[in-house]
Amino acid sequence: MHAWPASEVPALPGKGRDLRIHSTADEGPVTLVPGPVARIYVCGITPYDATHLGHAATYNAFDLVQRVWLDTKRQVHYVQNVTDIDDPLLERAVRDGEDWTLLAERETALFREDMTALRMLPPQHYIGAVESIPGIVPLVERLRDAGAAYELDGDTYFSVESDPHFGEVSHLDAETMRLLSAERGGDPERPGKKNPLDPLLWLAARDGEPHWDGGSLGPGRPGWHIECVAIALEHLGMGFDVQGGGSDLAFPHHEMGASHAHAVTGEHPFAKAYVHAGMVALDGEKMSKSRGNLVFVSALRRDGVDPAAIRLALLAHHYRADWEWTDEDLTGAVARLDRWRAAVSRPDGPSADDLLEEVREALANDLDAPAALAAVDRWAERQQSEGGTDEGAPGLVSRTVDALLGVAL
Ligand code: 5CA
Ligand code: ZN
Repeated sequence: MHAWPASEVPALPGKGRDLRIHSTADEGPVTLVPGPVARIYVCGITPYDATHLGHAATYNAFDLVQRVWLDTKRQVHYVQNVTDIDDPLLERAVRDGEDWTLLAERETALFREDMTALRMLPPQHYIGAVESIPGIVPLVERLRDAGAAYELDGDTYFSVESDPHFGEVSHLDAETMRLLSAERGGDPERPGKKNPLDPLLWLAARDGEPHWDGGSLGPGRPGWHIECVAIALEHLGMGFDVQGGGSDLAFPHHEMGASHAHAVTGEHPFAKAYVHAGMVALDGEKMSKSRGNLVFVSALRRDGVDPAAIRLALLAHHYRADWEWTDEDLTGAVARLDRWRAAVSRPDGPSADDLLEEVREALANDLDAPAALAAVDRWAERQQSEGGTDEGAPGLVSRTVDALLGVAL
């Protein structure tokens, strides 16, 4: 699939510092020191509805990761998937009497537009589940041949017990895993499984549902976790730097994905850090397509909201916090954007050398975007109250905010 156009990342003087970031698997911060090419996989959307602010907040977090790495003068190799075949997509298509492929294409196109408007850096590989099926089938066959997968009434399941590291991503107790598995696409109640948590790798063809050639697995369609593993292994390989997504993906998705990858390669770890963004809520509940309590990025854009203000509203919350979207998030962000734009539109101002270092430090410290915004606020206030004579300062502030926060002033 094609991704979306990249916005330019201005060069900054000097060099940023290495990113210290909270990893769910480590239950604390880790300092990442990637090679010359940093590798990141971020789970993409299931395209059955438009991009909401929860999605945007999560993608914003991983965009910051890349901006920090680029500022350390590394290249970034970024891979993202699109779950363009899965139960929720088929259910929505049936509900609306729509062709599931058209639904997926339309919502993916809208996602690209939203990401472009928000100046999110595009992945180098943007891969759909459907197009990755030829790579998924042999992986499942290998898992089965290695004894890590088994058949149940024609379906193929992964055996969580085949991975000695199972549980080390999310650190949950058995009861919580069972509950979350049932909530998030698993089928712990299905009789005949070796372990109730075992996830589907390959679902045999069902009447009236789309299916593909599965080689020795028979016709069917892929399970959810193996999709991301196949794409990540093909384009990044084992031991990549960051596996990213919202906190609702820690279990089962990232836990299962890591186990699939360990079992199929015999190597550990799948990713060096498992990074999870907090959940954005609306009206007291997690914003979710299934609940329908959504604020869409595209709807805000249609209402004439500047995407830079949307982005500033997201940046005002620490990425790991769970938070609730309110109208004040947007009015505050619009006011801040106005103040910053006024401050950089003057021909000179107070020196911004310290500001650049403050923003770098804030982001390197577990992506503390609110602290970065506070630093820019302080410069803008100084500009407003005292002004200054540094002719390079407004330009440096603009470039800092653009390169490190993705906001064009
Ligand atoms: N296609 C899978 C991942 S392979 C999927 O989870 N798709 S999704 O469309 O449901 O979510 C896309 C991303 O947005 C995921 O990282 C998910 O954790 C994140 N996300 C979903 N809802 C929210 C929310 N309310 N707040 C923050 N992030 C969210
Ligand atoms: Zn995924």
